[in-house]
Amino acid sequence: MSQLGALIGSSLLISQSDLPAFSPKNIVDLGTVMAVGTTAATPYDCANIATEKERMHFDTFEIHKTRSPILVIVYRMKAILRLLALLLVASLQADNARPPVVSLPVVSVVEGSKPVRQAQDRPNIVLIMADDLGFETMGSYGGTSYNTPNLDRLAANGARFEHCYAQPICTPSRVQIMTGQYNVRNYKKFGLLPRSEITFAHKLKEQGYATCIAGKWQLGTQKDAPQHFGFDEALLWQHTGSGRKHIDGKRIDKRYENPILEKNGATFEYHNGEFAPDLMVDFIVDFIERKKDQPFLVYYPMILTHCPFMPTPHSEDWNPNSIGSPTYKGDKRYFKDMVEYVDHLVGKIEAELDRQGLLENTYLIFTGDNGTDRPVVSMLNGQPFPGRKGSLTDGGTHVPLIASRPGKIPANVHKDLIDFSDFLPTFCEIAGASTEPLTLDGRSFLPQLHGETGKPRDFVYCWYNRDMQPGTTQASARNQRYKLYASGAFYDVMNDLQETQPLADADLSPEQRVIKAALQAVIEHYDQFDRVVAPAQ
Ligand SMILES: [Ca+2]
Repeated sequence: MSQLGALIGSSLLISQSDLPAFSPKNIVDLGTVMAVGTTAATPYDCANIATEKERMHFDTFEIHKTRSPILVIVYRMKAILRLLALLLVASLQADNARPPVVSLPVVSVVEGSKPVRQAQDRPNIVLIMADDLGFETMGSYGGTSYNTPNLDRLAANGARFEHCYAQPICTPSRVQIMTGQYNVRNYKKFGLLPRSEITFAHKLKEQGYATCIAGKWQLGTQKDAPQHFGFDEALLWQHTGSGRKHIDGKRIDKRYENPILEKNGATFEYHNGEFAPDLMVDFIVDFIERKKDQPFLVYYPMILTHCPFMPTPHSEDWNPNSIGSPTYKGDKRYFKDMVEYVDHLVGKIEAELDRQGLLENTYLIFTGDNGTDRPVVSMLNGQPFPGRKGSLTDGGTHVPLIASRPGKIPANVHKDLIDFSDFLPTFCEIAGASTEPLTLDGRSFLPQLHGETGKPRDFVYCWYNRDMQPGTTQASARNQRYKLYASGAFYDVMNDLQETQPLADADLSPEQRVIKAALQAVIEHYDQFDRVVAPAQ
């Protein structure tokens, strides 16, 4: 039996790297080899096995050659031992061949970079960014016009940031959140992310993350644009096309009911009552299902709640035969249904993460790309709050930021300032990615998510010029309470949310003067990067 013990011992020395190549047949071959008693070398390869098989034939030849009854018994005993050893080794190898038992780390190769390890502790990231949805719409922020139970629950159990600021409209916010830079450095024009830019998807992909994007693109019409910017898979509205169609002489918006979407650059028209936001979430759920065994990034820049304001499948007026909206704005009375559908979809994604056992290893983050659109007025803490998309006021830039990771993000309401340049460095810290040699304006808020002090920023800067036209640049710098515009207007926004009463220099307290001077220094610092030359006044 000592020989058998030696055989078992030797079997454990076999390189794990050989395991994936084993079939039941070559496991038997391996057992046969070891049963012969040649325990010498590991790992084995086909050449070794062939050699040992030849030795087996030699043994058999020896039995017939000797014809001694005692030797025959000895050789038959040896054969029985071989068989027992073979069965035991085969059993061990079958157990070892199961993927979870393979203890060596899985190594994957990302094209153009070094091989990276896929560690189980590299958390997933799901970033959901609603379109045109200000902070005042959320129950957790004091909004009372809409029911948002899923987001309110995530906020109550996780992190809710009271001071998160986006850019005033879509493309500027998308460029900033994806690149970690203020628009003053790298915004070029509406509907475009310059191809030279590095995004958070690039950085996470380098770390071995599977990446996908679903929702609105509007960042370049090249067919490969999503992949170029780091996303493996994409289901998008307004990618290579406009997402609109001329039907019976009218230009119909095809972003919601029976939409026109593009999957990895291929166009699909839907005609069976589909609602694009549902298709997006189905795509995301499928992606999570397929990628659950490796780190992943899901970026979901929602189509909702941008106009046209239209019924959702939960609306009484839902019409599955609708061809889309013939108007840009739609009917604002449906905005409520759309906000509540956002909440429904967030709950659906959370439920999928839960179903897959991924909630505790996933940062689920929700925000909005800019303030609510202008026809909409919501109730906030008992006061009407008008959406002011396109302006630098709170109505145009103050957005929700809610983050959840059960067991890792404690329930907390944060007062720290956050802006859209902070997401890329935060994601890099989550993934263990270096931010060198990128030029960044943001800083990671991961410590705050974890209940630590971190390095809170002192100001939020905004530079906005939609069409890069000289003379139309707007810029501001703010802290939680005060806001200074490049024009010189200075507001106590905490007490003057609609910015109707600029503070006169003569009335400023010493403390206010210090704050204004500091904010002025921020604006002047970033002036050096301004590529739009204003005409002489
Ligand atoms: Ca938007």
